[in-house]
Amino acid sequence: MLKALLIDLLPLEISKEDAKSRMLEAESLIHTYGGLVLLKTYQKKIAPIYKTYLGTGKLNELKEEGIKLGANILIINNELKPIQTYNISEMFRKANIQVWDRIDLILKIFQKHAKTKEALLEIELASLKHMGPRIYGMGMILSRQGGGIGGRGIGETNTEIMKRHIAEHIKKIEKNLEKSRNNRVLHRENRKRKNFFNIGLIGYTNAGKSSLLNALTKKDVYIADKLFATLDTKVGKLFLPNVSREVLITDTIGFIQDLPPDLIKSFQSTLDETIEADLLIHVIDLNDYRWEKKINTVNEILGNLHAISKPIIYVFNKTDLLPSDFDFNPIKEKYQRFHPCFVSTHTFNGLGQLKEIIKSYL
Ligand SMILES: Nc1nc2c(ncn2[C@@H]2O[C@H](COP(=O)(O)OP(=O)(O)OP(=O)(O)O)[C@@H](O)[C@H]2O)c(=O)[nH]1
Ligand SMILES: [Mg+2]
Repeated sequence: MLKALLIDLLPLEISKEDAKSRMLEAESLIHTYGGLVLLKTYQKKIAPIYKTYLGTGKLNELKEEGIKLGANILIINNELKPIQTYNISEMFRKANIQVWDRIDLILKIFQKHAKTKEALLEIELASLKHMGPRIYGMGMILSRQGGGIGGRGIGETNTEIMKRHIAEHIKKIEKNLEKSRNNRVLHRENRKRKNFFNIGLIGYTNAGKSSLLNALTKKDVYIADKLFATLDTKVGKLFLPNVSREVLITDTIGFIQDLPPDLIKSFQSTLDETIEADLLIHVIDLNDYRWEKKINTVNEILGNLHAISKPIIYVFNKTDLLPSDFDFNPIKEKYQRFHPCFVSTHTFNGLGQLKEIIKSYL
């Protein structure tokens, strides 16, 4: 079990509210993994320090606290350079405290939740890409210790072997993934030929995408109050009265802020399935006060995936949790061109209207 020290490096100008919501999300990622947060803190800085990302004073303080509290991991809620994570790990090694950055944490959650072979391959690829350079970084240090001036250190040779080994392994995974991608393309073409109408569910993690798939198609997809409950692709059939065309809905992995584009690309074959749809449904958790920010994050990622030009419906979910006098009008107006629709997958409120909107696209 993770007993974590959590630290976030924040820009000087960040608002209190944003700082708090970043911390909340990091905590819920740690809970999702099954960890406990023993201490949370932040440091404000114009720019990270090159060698250790965070200030060494702060790091030493954290180490002392960590030893006192019995922590076994330090989680930094930012994306670090491999060498930075490595340097901090060295500082914390004697205290038996591991070091992960935000990406490590997300990848570990993915790994824990993934079920299909394809999802596992995608995660392995992403991990290698994220970890790989860190291993070279370690090799570089070994080589500096082992080798004399101008000489070839043991570390250097090791680095080269490791580099080659990892590169070969990456190639193998990519080849395997290519195969499943081709398979998917065949399936998709088959569906197109049969004139199926495909809808892709997208949205921030925990917005209720799988719940919506279940509510609309009576599928029995795993739902959980966790981040990244879904990591692979599930397809359900939507029955619409008086419609002869077959409508399929695809559910996949959710998005989260600060995901490096490279990592997203590792999930290309899972995501393609959704993004290649005729219509996208963007599911939004309206009960989360950060909903508007989350819409922007999702749109940014869609932009990275070149999927921003598809027809999109905005489905605002979890309306059962809103106060009874909640005013939907400003949202309706602002997002008019996305056919905003207000639903609850728990009470099924608004799902009839959503089906009508879907019908208008057929
Ligand atoms: N109150 C309420 N809770 C909801 C509603 N829809 C979903 N939830 C809850 O929100 C949580 C996340 O739901 P999921 O359907 O797993 O969300 P998801 O978008 O598929 O999440 P990931 O797969 O983790 O990205 C679960 O605890 C659901 O029970 C709703 O309409 N009302
Ligand atoms: Mg899900």
